[in-house]
Amino acid sequence: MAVETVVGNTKIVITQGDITRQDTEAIVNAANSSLMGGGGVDGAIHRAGGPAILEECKKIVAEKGPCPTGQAVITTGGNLKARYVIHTVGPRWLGGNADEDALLRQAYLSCLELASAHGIKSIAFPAISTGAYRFPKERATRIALSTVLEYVKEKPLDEVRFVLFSDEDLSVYIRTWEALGGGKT
Ligand code: AR6
Repeated sequence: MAVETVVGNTKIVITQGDITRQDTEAIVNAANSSLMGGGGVDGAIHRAGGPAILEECKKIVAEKGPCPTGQAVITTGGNLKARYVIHTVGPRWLGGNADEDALLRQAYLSCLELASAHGIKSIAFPAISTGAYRFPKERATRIALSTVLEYVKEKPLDEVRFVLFSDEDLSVYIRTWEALGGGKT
């Protein structure tokens, strides 16, 4: 099951799938500050996209140093369908008093701003920070959806797609989307 809603000029899609197979212009990677790859989504993207992605990540780190939490960088999509990968670093959940909410919001915003700056019109997000980084799912989902909604009302894209790996995550997203008014605010 997928949910599609048009908000202003932007199509918002909530769907289940593998982020590495998306045909949006950019896909987002839930990376860590080293930008050197890892498990979860990060591992899957580097495996599917091939070595060109890591080569660019290495250059970026050599020039600018590690990527701070909440920030994002852009590389080629290598062998992926997506032309670009936007790598962001979400916060680790440390109990809720370490600015986690603001940092997660900032991670989504950094990706959207980088996309706009590159003229990217369609982007797919995984559920940043909700795997290895253990951010509570419902809380992360509210932040993901509300941050994107707010952004596209000001600066529309053609499509923002949320790609959830599990059934459970998909239902959390759909429930939360409905609780937020399904974009009709
Ligand atoms: N497509 C879509 N979603 C996926 C995929 C996939 N192919 N694979 C996993 N997920 P995580 P984080 C979901 O752990 O919490 C890495 O090692 C997964 O089910 O990938 O931000 C990095 O290098 C979960 O819902 O990212 C960092 O060290 C979501 O993606 C650290 O993990 C995010 O889980 C980042 O942790």
